[in-house]
Amino acid sequence: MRRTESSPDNVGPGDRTPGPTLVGVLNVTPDSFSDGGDFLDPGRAAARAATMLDEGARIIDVGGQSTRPGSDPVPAEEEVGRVIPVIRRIVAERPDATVCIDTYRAGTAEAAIEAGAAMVNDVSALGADPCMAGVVAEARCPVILMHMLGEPKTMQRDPRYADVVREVREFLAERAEHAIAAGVEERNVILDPGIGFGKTLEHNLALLNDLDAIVDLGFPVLFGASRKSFIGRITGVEEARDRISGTVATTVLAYERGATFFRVHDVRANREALAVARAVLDLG
Ligand code: HH2
Repeated sequence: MRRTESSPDNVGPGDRTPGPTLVGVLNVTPDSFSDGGDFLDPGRAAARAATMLDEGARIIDVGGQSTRPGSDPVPAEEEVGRVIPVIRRIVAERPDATVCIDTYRAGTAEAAIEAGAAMVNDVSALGADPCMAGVVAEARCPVILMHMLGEPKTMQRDPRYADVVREVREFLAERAEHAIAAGVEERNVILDPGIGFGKTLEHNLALLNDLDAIVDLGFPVLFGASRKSFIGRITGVEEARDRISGTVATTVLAYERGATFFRVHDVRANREALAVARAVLDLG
């Protein structure tokens, strides 16, 4: 198994196994599936970011629009109005943080970068807005390219694949090529199978089990299963914010298969699990 690292490790004592990087989720929305409405106030959002950084997150992923199944897009001005004050505040208060903007709109990404964001998380893998690749190339910043089947409103209605792992892998390989052809530096590309985005429980499990197939493309891989509904289906835990143990299980399995970025809400639990996993993997 190949593990591609794009940033220094921040978890665990060893130095043989490349260290994982924790990406703390900060949704500045009224309706995100697990933390909707909690962080609309910029002061509360910045305090949450500080807590996640203190718990071991290196990156804070700020989103101003939910992409949960069934969600409708919000107007761009509203998205910008939610995220910019929060980004400014985090950047001012915590220069140690890397702020990532979770958006598929080039205008939002541009405004966020202007406000201090240094990374872009695009759930459409540069497919939704033709200007996004140019914005990322110009900023020379890392970009997360995520796989999604369809769009949030309808993606969970009846997702079908002949071979989910092969199709997600081929899509991500093509998107990485597209990004690089548009001027994004190869070292700035991060791939993400898009857990829960147009996927059944079985699709999510197959993608986790065969994550090596995506790691083998040679780019760092981000895994984002935190609190998602398939974990609730397996464990019976209905309340999203209580799905910490199930999330941690996916984090450890994904790390073992070569993922290096973990997008999580519950930073401390995931960091501790990763530190133990890394200590074992360091034994070789
Ligand atoms: N998952 C969500 C949102 N953005 N980005 C990437 N790259 N990978 C993911 O798996 C991913 C993502 C959904 O989770 P959340 O942000 O907690 O919820 P919501 O979309 O309802 O705001």
